[in-house]
Amino acid sequence: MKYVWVDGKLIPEKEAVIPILTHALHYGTSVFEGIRAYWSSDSNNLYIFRARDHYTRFHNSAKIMGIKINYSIDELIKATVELLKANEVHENVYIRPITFVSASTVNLDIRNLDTSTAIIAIPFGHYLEPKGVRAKVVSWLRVHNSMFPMKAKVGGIYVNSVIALLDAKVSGFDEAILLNRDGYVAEGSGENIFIVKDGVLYTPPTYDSILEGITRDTVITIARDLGLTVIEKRITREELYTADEVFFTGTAAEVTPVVNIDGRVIGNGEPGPITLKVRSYYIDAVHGKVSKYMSWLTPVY
Ligand code: PY5
Repeated sequence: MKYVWVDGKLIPEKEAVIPILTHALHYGTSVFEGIRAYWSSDSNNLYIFRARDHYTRFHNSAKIMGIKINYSIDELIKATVELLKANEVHENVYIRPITFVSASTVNLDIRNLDTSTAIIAIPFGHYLEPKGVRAKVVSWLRVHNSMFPMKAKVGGIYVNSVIALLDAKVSGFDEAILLNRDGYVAEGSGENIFIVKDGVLYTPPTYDSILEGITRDTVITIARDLGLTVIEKRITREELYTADEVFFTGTAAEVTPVVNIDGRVIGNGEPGPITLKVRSYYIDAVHGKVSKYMSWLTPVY
């Protein structure tokens, strides 16, 4: 896109470059978010989905990591709206806010080091195949909460996701599923996971070394509003194999069916009815078609 927002200013994307010694490049000292904005042709408007919740998590990630964000949640929401307006966005986009330790130093002590905040908008379609993906339970484990607080969305921690996804991809699968240190299902490389068994939805609890996903929360809310039961509990690998349906949730992944895990066909190998129903409500909600979920949306125009 033409403009990016950097430390309070809209500048051409080509000018938004960082020096080679930038701390975050070497040590992963950044916190970030992934937000989507959806174009609604019905209302001729662009809606940012759950902006306040994303920027609240952004601030919490920074607080946990000891990184200072120089902008309030309200300022960041306003900046995002300005960015989308400046780029005259009339399509679905992915928004990537990032705050990183911008000082040029090899010192690990980040106290008193400068940080920069940027917001970038990227045209975005599907992240994962909406017809369904084949996943592999990889041998790399999810970083455990005792090693790093996994509620924090911190740049450096994503090497765990990258190596897990690499394992799945080179083995011919579409996505990785990571177990936690205790051997229970944690999440995908960039998604939370749900299973459906006998009409009930199950998802790992937030203390099981997962990112507390905003789409996860959205899906729990939608499913309960649809009269479905959702239970947060530890999930075993065999429960994955024998589930009626499995799906991933995430800002990028939205609601993506998982139709095969480790070569085992899930259900009948097609996206399941509950997955499709939840996805359909999710897609309606993000496009501003469900009045009770309108408070999740920030209109840009
Ligand atoms: N778990 C992990 C490890 C994630 O990276 C993500 C989001 C989620 C769960 C889902 O969180 P949410 O529902 O709040 O998005 N992943 C990013 C995303 O924007 C980056 C993916 C490349 O979807």
